[in-house]
Amino acid sequence: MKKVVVGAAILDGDGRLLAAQRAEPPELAGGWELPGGKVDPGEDDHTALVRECLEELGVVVAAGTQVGGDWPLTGDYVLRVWLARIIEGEPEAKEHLELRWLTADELFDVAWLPADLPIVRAVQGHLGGI
Ligand code: DCM
Repeated sequence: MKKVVVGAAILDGDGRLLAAQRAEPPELAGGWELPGGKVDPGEDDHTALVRECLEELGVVVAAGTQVGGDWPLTGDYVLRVWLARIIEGEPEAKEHLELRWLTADELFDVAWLPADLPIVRAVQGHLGGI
């Protein structure tokens, strides 16, 4: 079975996307990603997405449309991403170095992780809403 990492392309309804700067591991630290993480054994993707956003950002999200399908990651992992909105809480960097809300003009001002870059390009057309 495929090993799955889920990610949230969190939009603020004002045309901005939430980017999160990784703190670890050393080879990824400083790079920017869509928040998310590994799906636990027996867990479904949606539950993992909500759990990871709560753990990493302290917010409850509602997931909308999936962005593409299985995006390649290193090893046996694939990354699945959904557009999402915050329905409770204000995002805080609980596990990341920093968070940024990026406008359409700023979307590529951060050093996205290689796996995330094509996904952010795919999200570009959806900044208006989900
Ligand atoms: N990952 C990624 N982009 C994301 C989320 C995760 O490239 N938006 C990668 C980084 C790790 C792996 O997936 O190698 C597992 O992520 P985590 O350590 O956050 O569970």
